[in-house]
Amino acid sequence: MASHQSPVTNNQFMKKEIVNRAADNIRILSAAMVEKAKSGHPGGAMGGADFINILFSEFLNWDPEDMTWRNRDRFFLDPGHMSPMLYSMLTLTGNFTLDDIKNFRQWGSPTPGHPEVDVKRGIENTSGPLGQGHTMAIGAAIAERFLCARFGEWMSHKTYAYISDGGIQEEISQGAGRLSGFLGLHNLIMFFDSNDIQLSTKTSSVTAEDTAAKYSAWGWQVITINGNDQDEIRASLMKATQEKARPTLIIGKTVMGKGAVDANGGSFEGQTSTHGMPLGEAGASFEKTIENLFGNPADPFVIFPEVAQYYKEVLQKKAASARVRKEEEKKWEAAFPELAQKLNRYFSGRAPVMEVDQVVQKDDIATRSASSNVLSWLSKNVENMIVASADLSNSDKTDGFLKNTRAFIKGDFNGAFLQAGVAELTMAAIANGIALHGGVIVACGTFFVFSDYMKPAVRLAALMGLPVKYVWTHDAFRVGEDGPTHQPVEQEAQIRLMEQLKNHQGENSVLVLRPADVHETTHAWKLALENTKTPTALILTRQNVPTLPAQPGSTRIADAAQIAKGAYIVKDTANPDIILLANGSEVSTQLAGAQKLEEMGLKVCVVSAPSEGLFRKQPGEYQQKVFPPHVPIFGLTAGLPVTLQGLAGPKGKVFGLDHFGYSAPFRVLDEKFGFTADNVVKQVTAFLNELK
Ligand SMILES: Cc1ncc(C[n+]2csc(CCOP(=O)(O)OP(=O)(O)O)c2C)c(N)n1
Repeated sequence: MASHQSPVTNNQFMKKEIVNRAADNIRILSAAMVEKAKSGHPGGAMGGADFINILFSEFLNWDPEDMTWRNRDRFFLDPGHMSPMLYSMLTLTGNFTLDDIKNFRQWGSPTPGHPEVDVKRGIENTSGPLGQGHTMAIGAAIAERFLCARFGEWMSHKTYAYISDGGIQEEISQGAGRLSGFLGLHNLIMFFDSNDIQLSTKTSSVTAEDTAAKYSAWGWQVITINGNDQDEIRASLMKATQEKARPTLIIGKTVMGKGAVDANGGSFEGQTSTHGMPLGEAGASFEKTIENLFGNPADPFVIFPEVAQYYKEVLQKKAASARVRKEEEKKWEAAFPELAQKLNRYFSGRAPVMEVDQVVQKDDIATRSASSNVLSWLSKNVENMIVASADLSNSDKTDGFLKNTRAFIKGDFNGAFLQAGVAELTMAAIANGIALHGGVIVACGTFFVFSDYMKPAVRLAALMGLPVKYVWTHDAFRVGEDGPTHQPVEQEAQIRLMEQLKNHQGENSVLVLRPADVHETTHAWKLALENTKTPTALILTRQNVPTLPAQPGSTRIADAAQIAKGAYIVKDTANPDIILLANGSEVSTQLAGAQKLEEMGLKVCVVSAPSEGLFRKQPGEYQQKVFPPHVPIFGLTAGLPVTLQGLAGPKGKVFGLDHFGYSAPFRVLDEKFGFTADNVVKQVTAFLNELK
């Protein structure tokens, strides 16, 4: 319970009082919005109020008049369920109105149950899946170091993360903690809201770890404080901001539901039930709690006049110091106009121009190697790009980028490569944070089968509309000898579902491209770069694939530009008897089958369809040109048949895998599984007979 009874004796005491009053205001608003919405999480928000209040009012640098100021400090929330705390905080700063928070969790309100990225209102990241929020902060901290290494420390800023027991327990925190300690991200300060309560139990029911020792072992500075004591919060933040070599973890021992009381006025603090339901439902008394916090239960949605005045002054100070920083920025821009132009271009988010003809490709190589050649070109021509790999750079061929740069190490961010270690989910969430920071283009690679380890972060990238590029190689059973654990089958069908799922801007939430040869791979990368609105997945082969033949009078690189339409004809014929459909390495198998079918007197068209999502966006006329109605379609896919069934249509036939792979050389698997020209002939003949 906060103390307000003592008489005001001096300025310092008044300051203390007003800070506590502001924290209580956050508690009241948080409890009130959950009570009104009849759902939400009040307890954690009430416990964290003291920290967030001091962080925002005394430490976090931003420009209230220019929320997207690129050199602002970033604040990343991990426990999205604590949204009431953040919304209440941002109501005191004028980014939300009282009406906004009265409409918490309602249709059309800017206050969804879990925060969704909205930088203009001070929400840096979408959060909710525990563990990802603080890992995104690490991405932002890396992006900041990368940019400072190139443009100077004048643009440095802090990145703050707020984590709870849930985030600490999530496995992703292992990768996040290891990497930030390893990289010495001193610009990263994380507050651990350690209230010993989680959703269904006390933390003591599931863990006995020494969290401080764990983070220390990773190379963090760890400070443990009473997280509800403003002096200790202030002192720890002061120490953290002065640290020059290590990230800082402030373990704040906080009280769940701080200030909550029951109907008799007895303490209702530290109760698991207040984690996830309105106070009234949890067993506390909402009215008595608001009274206990010196609010008015009949009208809890109020910013106390003295708190309003205090935050007015806070905002004036923020704006004034941002003005000073911006003066310095202007001086830098005047002194280095070319660099300034470059920096502006980076932060504009505009796609760099990729000249496909400049990329040196070799025919008949694996599409992962073709991707490597593109990455090599990018490393020399796109200076604001970071590429990461989860310890597979020499296999996923992101080393095409790495060979012209070097990996980040502690104190040196002049390179542009992140060796994430074996931590795919961490890598993907870091990539999201890099993208959220702005100014940097980011790609990350691993084996396609391990995209499963990345999905939760890919999903958030898709929801947030972040232009992260995924380099997923070893795309099918043709991985071969490594066997079924390493041979993706169902993964393509899974990721293509995201082409059907629209983000809140109405875009296909992920662009998925599985190129058929080296030239399609070059164009796929061009599309990936130009796609600044959603993530792009590049699905690439391990094994060599033949370069498809160019159309008469054309070049293959020119023909391959048609992948921008999602599907296009790679072998045409008038009045075809059958259309053979595939993407990736199966296109050349279909072409080989087509040749045999033609020798048998059939007229055959072959279509390469690297992205159904893109194809569905083309005019109906084009779609009918590629797939004229009434011409039967035979699809071949190394994935599940459903991967191509949408394009093949209900009357089409798709030959794919309906089982896991097996360990054997890929040529043997081709024969065993029927991925040969001869089997194409057999399947098509049977299919056409069925149609007779
Ligand atoms: C990945 C993930 N798993 C599960 C949940 C559901 N969930 C929401 S909050 C929570 C535990 C919360 O405990 P803590 O992080 O300590 O928050 P507090 O109780 O302090 O509010 C869980 C399991 C989630 N949001 N994300």
